[in-house]
Amino acid sequence: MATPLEKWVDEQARLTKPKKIWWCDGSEEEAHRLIEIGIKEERIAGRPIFYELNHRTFPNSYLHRSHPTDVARTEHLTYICHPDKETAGPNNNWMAPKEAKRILTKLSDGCMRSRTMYVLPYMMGHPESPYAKACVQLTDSSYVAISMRIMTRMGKDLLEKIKDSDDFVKGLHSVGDLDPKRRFIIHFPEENFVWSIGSGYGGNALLGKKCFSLRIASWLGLREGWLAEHMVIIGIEDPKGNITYVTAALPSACGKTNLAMLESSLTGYKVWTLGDDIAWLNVGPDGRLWAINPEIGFFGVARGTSPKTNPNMMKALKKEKFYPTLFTNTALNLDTNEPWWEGMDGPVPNSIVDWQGTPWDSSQGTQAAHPNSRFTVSIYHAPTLSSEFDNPKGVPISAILFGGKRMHVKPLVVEGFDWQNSIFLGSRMGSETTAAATHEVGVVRRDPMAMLPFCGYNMADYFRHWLNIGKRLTNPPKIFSVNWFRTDAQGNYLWPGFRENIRVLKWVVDRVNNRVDAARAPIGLIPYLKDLDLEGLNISRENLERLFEIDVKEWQKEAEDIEIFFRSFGERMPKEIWQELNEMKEKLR
Ligand code: SAT
Ligand code: MN
Repeated sequence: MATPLEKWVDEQARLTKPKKIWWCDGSEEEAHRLIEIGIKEERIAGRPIFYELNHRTFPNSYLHRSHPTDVARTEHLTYICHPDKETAGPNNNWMAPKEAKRILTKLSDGCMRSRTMYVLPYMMGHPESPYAKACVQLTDSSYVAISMRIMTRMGKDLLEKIKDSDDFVKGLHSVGDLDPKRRFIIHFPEENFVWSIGSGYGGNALLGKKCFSLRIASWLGLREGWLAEHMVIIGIEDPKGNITYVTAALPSACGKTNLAMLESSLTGYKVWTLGDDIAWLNVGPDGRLWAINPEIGFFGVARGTSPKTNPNMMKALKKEKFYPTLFTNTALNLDTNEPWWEGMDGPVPNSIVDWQGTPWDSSQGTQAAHPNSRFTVSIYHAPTLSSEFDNPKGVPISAILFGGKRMHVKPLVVEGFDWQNSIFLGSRMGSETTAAATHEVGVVRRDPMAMLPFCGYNMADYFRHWLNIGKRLTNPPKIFSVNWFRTDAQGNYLWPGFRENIRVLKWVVDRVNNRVDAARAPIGLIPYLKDLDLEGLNISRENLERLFEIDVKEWQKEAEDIEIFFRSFGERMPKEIWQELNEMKEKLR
C-alpha cells in the first residue's frame, strides 16, 4: 500500500510528467553526483546549472548563473490563498484557493517533461525540538536541491518519521519556462502547501525558507500561540563571559548576515551566531521568550561582503568543507577561477566576466556582480557558531531589535517604553527597498517587524498576536529600534556600522541588565551619550548628536505616513496600536 507521501508524489508526477523521479537521501555522495549532473548534463535555458570554482581557495564551491530575469523575490507574483481575502489582509496578494489551483494546474501540466523530479525530505528545526516540522519539497532543479541540502536538515531518515502520516509540509516547485509571465509563488496555508512555478531564485524556490518557515509558519504560529519571524539570532558575550541572547529583524539585504557574524571592535565582547534570517519564537514555561533557527545555512548577499565588513563570513566561504557552497550571480575572475563581486577587498582583477558570463571591465559603468548576488553556505562553517546552535530547546531572548534602512528621521537606537509601545515601535518600522525583491530600489515603505513580504495573514491580526504573546511573558525581552543608515546633509553615513555596531549592542545589554538609564523622548527611550562606549572610535560630537536627533517636523510627517498605513487595515487594526500612535503624536506636538 502506498503511503500518503508516495501517493502525493505520484499525483504530482502525473501532473508534471518528469522523465524520472529521484528520492534524495541528503548524503554527501548524492550532493556530489547532483553537482556533477548540474555541470555536465542538466541545462536550464541552455546553460549548465553549476560551474566549478577554484577549490584551492574556495573549497567545494560552485558558481550558478540564473536566468537574467530571475534574480530576486517577486512579491507581485506571490499569493496567500486563504479561503477569504480578509484573512490574507491588505499586506498580501490573494486569490481564491480554487482559482489559484486552476491556474497552477494548467501551468504545471507537463512542466517537468524531460526533466528529473527530485524529492527532498527535510526538517525545519532540530529533529529533537518539539517545534520542528517535517517537510517534503518536489523540484526539477538540481540547484534548488543542493541549496535545500545546505539550508535545511535533509535526509532519508525523515521518510521513516513521516511513514504513514499525512502530517508533513508540502512544496511543489518547477522552474517551468522561467517566463515571469508564467511565474507564481502561491501559498495554501490551510493545507500546509506551497506551489511555486517559473523561478529558480532562492526566496521563490527554496520552499522551506520564506514560503514555509515564514509565510505558512506565521499562520501556524497564530493558531498555535507562537511567532515565526524574519530575524537574526545572536548571543552577545561580555568580558565576564555572560551571554545575552538577542534577535534582530531587518528587511532583506539590510545587513542581517553581517550582524549575525559581527566581529566586535570592543575588547572582551564577542558575538555568537545562531541564525541570520529566521527565528521561531515560543513562550517558555519560565515566562521567557525562546528562539530557535529552523535553518542550518546562510543565503546571504555576496556584494559588499569583505574581510572588512564580514571577516567571519569570508572565513566561512573559504573554509575546507564537506557541504558544498554555492555562489549565485557573482562575477568570475577568469585568471584565478574565483568568484568576485564589487566591495570585495583588493584591486579589481584584470580578467572578469560579469554575473551573466559576459566579459566586463570597470570602465563600462555596469555592475559585474548582480546587486542581489548571493552565497549559500552551511552555518556549520561559521567560525562564530554558537555552542547552543544545536540545542533543541533554543535560547532565551533578552532583547529584540527592529531595524530598517533610513537615511533620515530615525535615531541610531530607541527603546520601547513597555510591551504595548514596543509593538507599536515594531509595527511603525519603515525601510528603503533593496535589490532583494524586484521593485524600485531605495523608496521608503512601511515594513513592520521586517515582515511585510513574509506575514502569511492579515497584519492587523499579526499585531494583535504580538500583543497577546506579551500577556503570556512574565519576563519579556526589551524591544529596541535600530538604524545604522542615517546620513548627513551630503549623504555620508553618520555611523560606521558593521563591527562598530557592537557599541549599540553593548548598550542594549546594559539596558537589559539595568546597568544604565535612558532618556524619555516622545518616540521612546534613547541613550545618554555618556553610556555609549565610544572608546577608540573616531566620531565627531556633532555626528553623534545628529544620530540621535529627533526632528519634530520630520516625525510628524512620519506619523502621518504610519497613520495611512495603519488605516489600510481598517477596523481590524488593534485599538492599542492606535492609542500608541495618538500618544506619540500628542507628545510630538
Ligand atoms: O531570497 S530570500 O527571500 O530567501 C532572501 C531575502 O530576500 O531575504
Ligand atoms: Mn531574509
